[in-house]
Amino acid sequence: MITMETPTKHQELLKWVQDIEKLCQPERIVWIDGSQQEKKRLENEAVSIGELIELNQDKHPGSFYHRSHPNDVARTESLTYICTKTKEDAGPTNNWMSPEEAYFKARKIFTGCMKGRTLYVIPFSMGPVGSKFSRIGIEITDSIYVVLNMRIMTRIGNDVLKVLGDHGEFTKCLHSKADLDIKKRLILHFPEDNTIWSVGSGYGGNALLGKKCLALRIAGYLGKTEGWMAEHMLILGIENPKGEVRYITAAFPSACGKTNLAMLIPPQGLKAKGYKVWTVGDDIAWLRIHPDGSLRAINPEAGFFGVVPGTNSNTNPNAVTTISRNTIFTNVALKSDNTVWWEGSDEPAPEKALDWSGDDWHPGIIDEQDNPIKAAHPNSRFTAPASQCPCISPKWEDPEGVPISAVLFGGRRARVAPLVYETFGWNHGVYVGATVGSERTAAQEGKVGEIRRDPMAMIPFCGYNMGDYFRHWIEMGKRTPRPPKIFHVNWFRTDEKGKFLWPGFGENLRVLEWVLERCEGKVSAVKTPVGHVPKKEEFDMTGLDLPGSALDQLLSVVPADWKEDLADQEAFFKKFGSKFPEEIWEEFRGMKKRLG
Ligand code: OXD
Ligand code: MN
Repeated sequence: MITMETPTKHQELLKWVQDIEKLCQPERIVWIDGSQQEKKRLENEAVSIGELIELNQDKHPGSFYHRSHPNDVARTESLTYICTKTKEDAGPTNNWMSPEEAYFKARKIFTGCMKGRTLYVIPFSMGPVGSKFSRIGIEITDSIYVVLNMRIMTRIGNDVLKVLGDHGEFTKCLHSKADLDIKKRLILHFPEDNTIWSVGSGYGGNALLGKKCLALRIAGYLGKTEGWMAEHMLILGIENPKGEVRYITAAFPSACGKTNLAMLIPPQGLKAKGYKVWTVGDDIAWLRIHPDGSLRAINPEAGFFGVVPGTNSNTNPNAVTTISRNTIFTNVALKSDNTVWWEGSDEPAPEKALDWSGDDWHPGIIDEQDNPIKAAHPNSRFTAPASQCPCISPKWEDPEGVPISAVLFGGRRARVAPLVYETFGWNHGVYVGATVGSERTAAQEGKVGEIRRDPMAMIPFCGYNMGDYFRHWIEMGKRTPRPPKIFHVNWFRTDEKGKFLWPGFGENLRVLEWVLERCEGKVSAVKTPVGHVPKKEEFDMTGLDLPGSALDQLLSVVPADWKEDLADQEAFFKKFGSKFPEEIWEEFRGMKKRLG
């Protein structure tokens, strides 16, 4: 065993690293310092062992390519567990394992799993280093790809150890690829021990433990006990023509366009008026009550881990610039000149390339069942520093966070939910958040049109009983002197032929303008049983050529459709039994009454 001098005197940390060393039996231990020299050294090493391919440095300066194991391309929710003392504490929406069983099972897989490998110790901060919002984690990993991704997604190294000091609290995050065997893969959360153990996967959401595991599941649990919130939300600043910036957060289920909304470019009509948009975060928000009475948000991450396919100069020009350098591309297609390509990119399809799994690919290629083979995996990703985003907010690293005026919930609903509506107040907003869902499309298993409920877009990320989570939302509303207003949006409503009625992307700013004007009491609205809906004429449509009938359809509320939805909501809420807050049942009954 080769050991470097340790850069800390934190006894609990040193003891933990020693224990893990005994368990995993690595060949050497490297403490990550976060320096530029270290970055270069690790990149060179990653290239020499084939973990990364250096991309064409003229076209993709500072960027690298990675292919993951074909069985390891997405988060594995079925292998993700919340390991609380009782099953009830994990609740009906999580997989549960007792801590004893979980440690026992994982220990067997971790035993000797790093033989011949380097064990990296990564001190990282979620949130600006030293902010009172921030949390420190230490990730132990045997994946150099994980180290280089954590470098982008979080703040790492000696600065973090300095803030941790000799006695500071940290989340123990243990990760090993082991042998990437899906039968020996486990993503385990021990909220009561402030610990995460992940083994058998190298994929981002399973292996970059600062992101979903710490910043949502563990942080959510800590937030509940300490009186703050960890949410699956983007954070966006909108500057109006007077130069005032107002901030919103938005929670949409995965793959509903959070990154695109977080980086949107104002459409012509609104740009001419003087609107600007500032990105604070695209995936996670930590929210706290500020002494000034507002709810403040920080983005705990330092980078974007975004889905690549479909990213182009029309859908998200800011993302295109963000990923033009210093980016790690995972599972896209690789061209012979060492540049990358994906479905829906600005470039036409290459005549030939290597697909995400490394096989020869050409346009029109089909598999044995005659299905087209994609060059880039649909969940291929970019990892890029947030600081490279052209519209990154000057306040994105403000240790105090930004004050939130509005919270938006949304899902993918072909019918029922109008383009936008404002809820009647905090508790009604929580009820609406608890009903968030997306309709199944033909691409998913199950009945088309059936709703998959995903309250607050947190189903895969809530680290404790979701009934208690709803209760926490209700309590936060009571305790916040100036809570944000809560809205619901739906960009995905379709006409009878299944065609989207709303153009989406940059045009969504028209909806956000209305939202913020409602927050300031500047526009009126139509009161419907579900909430306040815009008056068509108060919705700025300058420069958008949309048939009037489309806007009517987009804003319509059809009571019969909602009544059908209520039956499904009720069945869903009942899952939480006595944990489900009475306040939300009250809102449910109010809605039922209003619908008549
Ligand atoms: C993500 C997700 O990767 O929500 O951000 O799945
Ligand atoms: Mn996400």
